[in-house]
Amino acid sequence: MRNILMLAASFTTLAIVGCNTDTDETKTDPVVKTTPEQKTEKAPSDTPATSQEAKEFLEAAQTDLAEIYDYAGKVAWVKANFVTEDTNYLEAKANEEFGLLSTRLANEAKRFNELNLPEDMARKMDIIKRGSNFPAPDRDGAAKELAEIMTELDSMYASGSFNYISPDPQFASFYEGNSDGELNLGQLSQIIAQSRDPVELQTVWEGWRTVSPAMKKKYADMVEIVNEGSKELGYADTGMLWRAGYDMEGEAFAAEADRLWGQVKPLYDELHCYVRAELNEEYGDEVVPLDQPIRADLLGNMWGQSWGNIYEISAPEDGGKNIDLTGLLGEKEYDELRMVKVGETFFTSMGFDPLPETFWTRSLFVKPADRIVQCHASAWDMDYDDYRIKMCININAEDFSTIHHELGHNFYQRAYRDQPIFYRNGANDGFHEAIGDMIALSITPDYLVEIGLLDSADVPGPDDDIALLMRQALDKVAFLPFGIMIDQWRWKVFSGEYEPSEYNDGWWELREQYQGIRPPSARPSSAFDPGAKYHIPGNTPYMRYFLAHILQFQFHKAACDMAGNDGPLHRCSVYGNKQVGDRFGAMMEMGASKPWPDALEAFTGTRDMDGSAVVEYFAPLMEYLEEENEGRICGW
Ligand code: X8Z
Ligand code: ZN
Repeated sequence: MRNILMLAASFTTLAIVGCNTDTDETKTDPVVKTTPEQKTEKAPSDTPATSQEAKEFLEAAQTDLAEIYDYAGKVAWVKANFVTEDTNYLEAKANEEFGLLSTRLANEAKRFNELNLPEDMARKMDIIKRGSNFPAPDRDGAAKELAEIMTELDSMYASGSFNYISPDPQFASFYEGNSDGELNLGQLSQIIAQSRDPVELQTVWEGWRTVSPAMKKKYADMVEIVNEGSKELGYADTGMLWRAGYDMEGEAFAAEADRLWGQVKPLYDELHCYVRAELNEEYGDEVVPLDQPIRADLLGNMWGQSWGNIYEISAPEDGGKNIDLTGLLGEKEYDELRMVKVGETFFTSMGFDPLPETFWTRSLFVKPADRIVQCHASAWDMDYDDYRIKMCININAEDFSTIHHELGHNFYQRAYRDQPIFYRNGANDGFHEAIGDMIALSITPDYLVEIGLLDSADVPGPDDDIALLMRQALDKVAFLPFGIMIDQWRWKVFSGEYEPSEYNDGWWELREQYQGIRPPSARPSSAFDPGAKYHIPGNTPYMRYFLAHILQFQFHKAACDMAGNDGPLHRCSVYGNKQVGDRFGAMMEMGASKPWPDALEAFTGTRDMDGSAVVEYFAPLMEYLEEENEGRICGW
């Protein structure tokens, strides 16, 4: 996924976002094969540019980009599905070509700086001039070196493993046909999710982080190269380049992210205080001292980014019963394909067309036993109406939700497929990450009854609201500080505030500051813990997920208002609502053709991202947490 992801990631706005991929185009903007003279080329810099030339430049750029997206996208797909030296080689080569093209176009576009272009052309020029998120400098060998490093980092992550033999019989299946005990990330993550032995948790947590020290030097080299490329594009560093991708000044965007975090932080602080106290009851004062940040290995997730797996430790004692969706999927004998089909049905119930047949024949849903694949879930936009997901699905609640997330990318890609290539992207990258998550917020108990997963007699009643909200908050609220801190770290790396020797300490400084968590023991000086989180070696910007965790609630509230919902937001499902589907689809069809506030307004009626829907959704839980935390000393 790196590639396309990286493609995606790298093409900034051009290609796509995070876990979806790049695009190309064939039908409505037929790709007319260019003759060599038509190709975008450097024009003599002393010739005054004309609007006609600008128009021709954009047309040629569109053709060149479509061609490389098509080719590099397919190479990236093969590599992500089959990680070997050979596919690494091919991917690096394709991405080098992309890097060269992107840099050339960005430089050539400067020629039209002085022209007063119509708004639409100016927007396209701006997109081209931002180059990619990982821009190659315009000097011999740089694009090649950059592409090789990026491919290698991604593959190092994909093939990471740790040797560990768990004495716990619940993990016995990991060792069937694997007597050496080499565990992959999926298996290690399962131990982190299910084990309640702090020694085992620490071993596995530290074990996964042995994959990343070898990435550090390469990562530092990459930072230097992309910073050089960003400077050439006119940005002080790569962080500035990324922040410039939000239809506002980079500094204003950083302030905007802080403002949104400020809206939801009080909720996180209460959740943190409550969860720490519950963990203290489970593990005692020595493992969970009440005045310290929480040990990161105890939170049920390899990165401590969402805490739903420790629900039973944090379950409110008198807060009612929750739904065990993982158990229900098992009872009803769901398999991977059925989970995806049910996800698709949610979208079609709202009026979206079913996915094309090729989605089902080309996607990857099950981790292959015999080769290395990049298992981090992703959604791909390969060709006109060729969408795929690549995901090593486990039959559980978390992956049921992630399937909706990925399908959200695919339905968005399909909705904007008729836009010019520059606009085949999210209104901003947070929108792309929020579409499927917004749909997944409609997976309510009543919805589960409707699709036959839950018996109507087992629907939790109003007395169970706190339990339902707690389960949701452990994932969604716990995520917020993680979502914002990752790129705070990267921004500081790109700006030089964190030198390579400070990478790891800086990481933990921010983990503590934002999340109030700490490593289980002092980290060795060789550690490169950021590299143990996919999006760092996978080179996917992360602020998008923070924004998505705000936007999805904003979308959900707008959708529920549209549907005439008068109950609490967490009980509202827009399953089957075609009116909401139409309005949502209209926003999605816009792609990146207009500044994101226009797209937001089209669906929600407001032009600002706003955390107040998160606050409203969790208001009853907030009240509960404040009561529970009374008399406790919160903070760290
Ligand atoms: O990377 C993803 C998606 C693919 S875009 C599975 N997510 C982030 C993560 O896993 O860290 C979704 C939520 C946050
Ligand atoms: Zn995503």
